Amino acid sequence: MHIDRIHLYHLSMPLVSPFETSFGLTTDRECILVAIHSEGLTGWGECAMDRDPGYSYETTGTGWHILREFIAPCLLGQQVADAEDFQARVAGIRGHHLAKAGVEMALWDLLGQRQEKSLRDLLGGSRSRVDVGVSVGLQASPQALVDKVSRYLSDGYRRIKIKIKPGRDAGDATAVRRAFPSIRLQVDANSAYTLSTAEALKPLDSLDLLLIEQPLAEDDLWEHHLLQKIFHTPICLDESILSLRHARSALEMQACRIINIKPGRVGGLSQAAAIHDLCQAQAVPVWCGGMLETGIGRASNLALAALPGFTLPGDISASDRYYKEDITHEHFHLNPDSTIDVPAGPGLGVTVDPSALKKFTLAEMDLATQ
Ligand code: OSB
Ligand code: MG
Repeated sequence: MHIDRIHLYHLSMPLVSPFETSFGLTTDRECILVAIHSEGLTGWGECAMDRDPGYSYETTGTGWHILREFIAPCLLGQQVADAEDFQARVAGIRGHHLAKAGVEMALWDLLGQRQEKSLRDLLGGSRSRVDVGVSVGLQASPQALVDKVSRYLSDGYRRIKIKIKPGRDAGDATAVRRAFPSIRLQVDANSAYTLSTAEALKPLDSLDLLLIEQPLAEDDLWEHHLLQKIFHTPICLDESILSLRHARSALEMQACRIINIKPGRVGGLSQAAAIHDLCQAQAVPVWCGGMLETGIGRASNLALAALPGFTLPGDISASDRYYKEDITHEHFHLNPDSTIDVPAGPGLGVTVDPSALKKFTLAEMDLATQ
């Protein structure tokens, strides 16, 4: 594929309600969209970084810099074959996985459009709908949390994840478990604990949770191993798994029993699929995480979650759980069985609404060969 032009869009989109985690509060979610123009087609990708370096060191600021100065020059005016070729070209750029993943997504969209195949088919998935749940942010009180969870359950979500942090852990989780004794429930700490403060999580071990996500520091697999040894509940890693190598090490040292796969965090769909394959071969369950994506990133997550090893419900909710107005014409709806349909059209299977895009664009830039 000849890469003619790359266009970047820095977006800010208001969330339907603020999303609070142990690392901060988001009311308007930022990201960078990448449009790659090639031989008359346009491929779209989403770089899922936010404004602040709370979840990841990457921000929309670092993304803009890395995309413009380092990633785009590896592609512009050149022939790029596929994701593998792309990864080889950007191998010299250390880190910046969220930025790389957005560009890889746009290349997959182009490949799919050229071959008239959906991203799901290109990746080798077979499901036409995937099991999903909802990730619920920290609320003002345990009762407010129970009310919020109750609303999502009546919307049809059959798996609930709640965010926790020190001081808002056992109390919140116990309140939700008491109110809903048999729902599929899990918690996410976004690395807010240390091995000693994780003592506060002990009561969660008897709440029949599906998993405890990323309790400890993102750069410490070994401490997760030590914690997993004293918990019956499976530990699931999110922030700690930035590559296939991390996934292999984490499984080998029993730092977790489940992995949350986010294509952004691991540097692209190709890397996400490789981690899926590794886990599937070892019968380790995986699920698709979310980053409050727009319709572009959501379409990509749904295609990935159609792979057979994604045996747990993903953090992929309906469009209206995040945004009143999205930038794709297509909106994703929750089916009554707590699934969402995987797009079937070529590539990502979604199209961008130019007027919505314009409304949420803070800055844009066109990159072409000089
Ligand atoms: O830790 O899984 C996380 C959102 C932004 C950054 C990190 C996380 C999340 C979520 C929301 O939990 C998942 C979603 O997109 O619904
Ligand atoms: Mg997480």
